[in-house]
Amino acid sequence: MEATATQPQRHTEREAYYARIGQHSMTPLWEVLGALVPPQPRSPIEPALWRYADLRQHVMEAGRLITAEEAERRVLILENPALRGHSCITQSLYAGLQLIMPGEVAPAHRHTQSALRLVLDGEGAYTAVDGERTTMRRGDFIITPAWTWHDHGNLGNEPVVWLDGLDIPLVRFLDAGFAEKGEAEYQAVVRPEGDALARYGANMVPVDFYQQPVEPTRLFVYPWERTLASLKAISAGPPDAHFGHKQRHINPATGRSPMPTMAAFSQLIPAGFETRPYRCTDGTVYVCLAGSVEACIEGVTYQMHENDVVVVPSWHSVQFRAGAETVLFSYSDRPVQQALGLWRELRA
Ligand code: 1HN
Repeated sequence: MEATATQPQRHTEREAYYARIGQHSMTPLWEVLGALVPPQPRSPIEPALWRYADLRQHVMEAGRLITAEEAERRVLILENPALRGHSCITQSLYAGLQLIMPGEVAPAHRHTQSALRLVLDGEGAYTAVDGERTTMRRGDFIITPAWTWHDHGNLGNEPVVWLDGLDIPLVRFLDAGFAEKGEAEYQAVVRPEGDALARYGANMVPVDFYQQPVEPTRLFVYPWERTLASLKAISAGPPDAHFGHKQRHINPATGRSPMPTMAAFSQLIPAGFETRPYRCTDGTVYVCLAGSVEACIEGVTYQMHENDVVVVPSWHSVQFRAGAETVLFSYSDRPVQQALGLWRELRA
């Protein structure tokens, strides 16, 4: 009886106490402990699908509303529906669709945020990274490591669209963002196209080149042609139950991820194949580059076609069911989690 009599009184007493300590910018841990230390990840991120067929017209409309020069980067951010206004697709990652029109230049700049690009639509654009240009072809995976100069241009006669993936929310969280504009619109070309690929991407490196583990790869383009050839070749063998045929893009000089903050993967799922349920702690952005596939996330199915984007939040179960033979590109913050000893996966 005493307990029931004192409960409301105790509640009032505590509230008054919280108010008093609140004056000193203090708050009781016991009210928030469960949320701070959950038994398993509880992400505020929601699974979501962006259908390129629906987005394309909106992206093209931006081409009429603003120039690349005026915008600096003409990008529509893919915001997680549960975190609108935060410029992020997961808690640590950013995704956007960038458009460059014929004749335009996206001026040179550099920043501490790392970027990756996945070319989706159109031909004739290039991106330059620290003095070397690479022609952007559909499916090419291109990186712009932290603090490298980069500019983009379109020398062709059609609009070009790619997906940008950056570690913006992570760098923002760490308050470690710096940026600088280049003196000229675009960088001087100091090496011929293909130089980095020849030096660092042919199972060889320059004789006196020994890279520190944290340094990003000097190789900055992973051509679609090569990725697809690898996947096709290995798909002659039996698929993995959880992934189909999945490869991790690496810095060939170290075997680590191309950049320290983001991992990137490419996978081929054979026609009709269904992957087993899988979950991991790195929330992941998937892009369908070829074929069509159903992504089943915690029981909800998202139908993906070419250039569609899906986000799978941390510790959400995902299964893929391919219609036609499918190629998926994906990226996540896995190397960060692994460096911190946090990364976990569960293969059901
Ligand atoms: C950036 O530098 C690019 O270089 C794209 O294309 C998107 C989003 C935020 C900050 C910098 C680019 C970006 C970005």
